[in-house]
Amino acid sequence: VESSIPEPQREAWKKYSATGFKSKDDFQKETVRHIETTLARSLFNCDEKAAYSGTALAFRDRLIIDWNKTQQRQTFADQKRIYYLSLEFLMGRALDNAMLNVGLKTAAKEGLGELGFRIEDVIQQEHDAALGNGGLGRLAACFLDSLASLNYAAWGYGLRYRYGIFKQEIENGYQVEIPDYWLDFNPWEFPRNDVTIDVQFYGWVNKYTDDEGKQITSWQDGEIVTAVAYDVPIPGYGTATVNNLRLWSSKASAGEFDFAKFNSGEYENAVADEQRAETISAVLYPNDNMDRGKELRLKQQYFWCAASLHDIIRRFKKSKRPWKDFPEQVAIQLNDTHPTLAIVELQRILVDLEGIEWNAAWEIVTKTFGYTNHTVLPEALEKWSVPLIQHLLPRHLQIIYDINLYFLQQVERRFPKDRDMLGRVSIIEESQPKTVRMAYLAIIGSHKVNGVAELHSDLIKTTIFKDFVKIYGPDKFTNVTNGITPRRWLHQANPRLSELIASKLGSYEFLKDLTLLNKLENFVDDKDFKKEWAEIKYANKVRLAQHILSATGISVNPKALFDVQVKRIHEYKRQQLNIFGVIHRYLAIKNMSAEERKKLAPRVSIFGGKAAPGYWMAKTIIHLVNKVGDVVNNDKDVGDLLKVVFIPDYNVSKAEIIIPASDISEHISTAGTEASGTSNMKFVLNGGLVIGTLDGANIEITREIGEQNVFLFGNLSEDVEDLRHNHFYGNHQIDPELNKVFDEIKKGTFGDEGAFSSLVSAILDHGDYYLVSDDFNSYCKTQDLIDETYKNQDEWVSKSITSVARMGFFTSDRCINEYADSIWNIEPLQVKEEAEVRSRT
Ligand code: HBZ
Repeated sequence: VESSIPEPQREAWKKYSATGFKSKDDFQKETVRHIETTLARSLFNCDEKAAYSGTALAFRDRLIIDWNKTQQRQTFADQKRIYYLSLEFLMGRALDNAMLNVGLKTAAKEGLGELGFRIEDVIQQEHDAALGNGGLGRLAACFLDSLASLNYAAWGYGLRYRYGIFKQEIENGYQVEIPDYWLDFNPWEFPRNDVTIDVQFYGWVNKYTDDEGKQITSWQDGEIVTAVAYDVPIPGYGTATVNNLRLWSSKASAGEFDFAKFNSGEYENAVADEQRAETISAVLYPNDNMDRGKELRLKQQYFWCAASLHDIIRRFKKSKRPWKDFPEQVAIQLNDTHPTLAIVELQRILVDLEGIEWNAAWEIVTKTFGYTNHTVLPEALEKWSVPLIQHLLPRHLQIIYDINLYFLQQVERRFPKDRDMLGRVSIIEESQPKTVRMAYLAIIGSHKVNGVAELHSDLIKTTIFKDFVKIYGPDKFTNVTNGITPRRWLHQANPRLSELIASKLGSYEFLKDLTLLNKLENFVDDKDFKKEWAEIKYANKVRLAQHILSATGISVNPKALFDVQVKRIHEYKRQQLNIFGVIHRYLAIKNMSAEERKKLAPRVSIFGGKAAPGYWMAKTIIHLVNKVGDVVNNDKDVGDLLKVVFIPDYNVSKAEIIIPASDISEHISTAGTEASGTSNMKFVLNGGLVIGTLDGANIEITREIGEQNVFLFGNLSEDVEDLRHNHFYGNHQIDPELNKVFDEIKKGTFGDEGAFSSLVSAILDHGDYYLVSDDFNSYCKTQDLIDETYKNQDEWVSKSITSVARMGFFTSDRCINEYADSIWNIEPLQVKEEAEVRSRT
């Protein structure tokens, strides 16, 4: 293609081809130009919002240049690409990230300063891109950052929700959900109105023999909805690679939105059709780790899978390669089971549309897909009702049955004596109505299945998927322990710490090779370094204290120990254990003498996180935290010794303020329930210590940083089953100190006891499934140990530095390289014209 363009035309293009700004002056020129022309504002009415918009547009131009070049380079290289299919991308803000990645934050800071703006205020004008619930969505965002930073040719595919995760407000202690309309001004997306794909729903299946005697299967009629591509540039750090995140938006297809209807007076119907189509990509489902089986959700899944696959295939076909090469050109990673229909859709395209024989097609399919599992919780495993799929995707249901038939025949041949096996591993569950077990379909249709931390990957092999290990052997299952991007979670969120580390290590190279942090161990006894380290933590706590004051009106002492638990509210994550522990502490303080109180380390217990709107138990936990706060924070006996804060609307940009300010963070899920956790990694990387159970990635964090640097407590995962059994069939003893906490709640100390009875009776009357009582004593004792340890600040800071030094393993760069090696079989694309060495500020 390139060589077909005549030289004179090339010259003309090159002469004016955009190069992007490189200096403060050029940045100012571009920003002012955008403010005055693109936005039609002036010096006299440029507020912070307009300054943000102008700055964002200037940086967006800067990214587009490298983005175009990257896409060209990848097209010419004609190598394998990786496609990350995720219904969630929890990106947060883009501007700060873009500035840091292209190495021009200092230029922007000075440039904005001269124009009369503080860069921090400008950055804060941006609306978070919150197209996700929690860990799964944020992991996808970290992966995109690593894929670009490591120069992999990778695309993300998702949905362009009009409404991201709801905004949370707290009214009288209750969570209230506010819609998150985030698209009023979004300079980071590019509508590609020319990139559209028609997606079919409903209809019926026609099987017939054509004139040449060929068997034809065709899916006919039904309803067409059009997918329109919106592209988001994903810049790598310190490289010229800018990858693409393609998000699909739904709209009525031109044929469907019928102009004939207009003319025949059916205006309202025509508009209703249009709205129905747009509903598909309207809203992110706000449930994490909970499957609700709604028809619109299934529509979203198919709409997105079909559009993405057709797009991928269109790109593959341009290479003119034979179909058998497809898996050498394309690796598709399924982020949980949400995109499992892509497996069925690819098989359908190959067999029905491309005329490939079933087995040959199936080999292409299974070589192409990899499946990542993120949970063992039974209530989170997706099951779609057979009648629903039959109605919405009749041909896909047939294919699912055929896949199942071939699979079960294979199983029967291998295990002729194990009759129960067939029922256990069947994709179809013989329930009322029948359901499709999406995880089984994902396993059968993929060549690799991975869990997200060692314990989790072991658990899926020994519990929920153990029959599949027998069938396929252990090699189909692997572990890739999660990671986080140190660019956002250290450099961007904690610039002073990043700078201090760079000053000791001699460069910012650790942001690209996090194992270099280990050199920090040389400075654990360096007095000045430790002092600076502690000062930075303190400054971060002051910043958080200011946020808490403005968001909640509660004034907290930054000298107190900040104890943080921020994550989605879920019974398995056990925020209830934390708040019961806080009540226990409150009662202890009330019973102390003045002398004893003087010895106690003051503490601020900080909570944050959203509850799924229909999850009553989770909402009740939020309510209790707020009511306990009301009482404790206003108790004169307590003063600064204990404050309880619920920070509303926890999201990525709040995390960037909260995480660097923590002394202790809580990762206290019932052992065996949290697949990995990733915030645990973020907290430790920012010099916070951790209280945690032996669950998820806590185990590997402990192995890396040393047991003496982690506050572990609680029962082990292998004991959980027996404990649960005993609760129901043995003698269920409730921890006496926990009983005192319950008595206090029942007394009405924190308001109407009825409001919290469900929380208490889950433990007293319903078997305490999450083992709150079993772990309570160990939890409280460990908290006491934390108080003691915190008193020795010198030792504390040493633990903090040592831990950070040993966190190299948990970068998402390592994680992506493992996927590339063991699942995708792909190498990075060398970037020859490596961009001018970026200043990395
Ligand atoms: O994925 C989380 C796990 O709970 C966490 O342990 C892990 O670190 C993280 C990344 O691997 N899972 C989720 O966040 N899951 C969801 O948000 C979710 C959303 C919609 C669903 C099911 C789960 O339908």
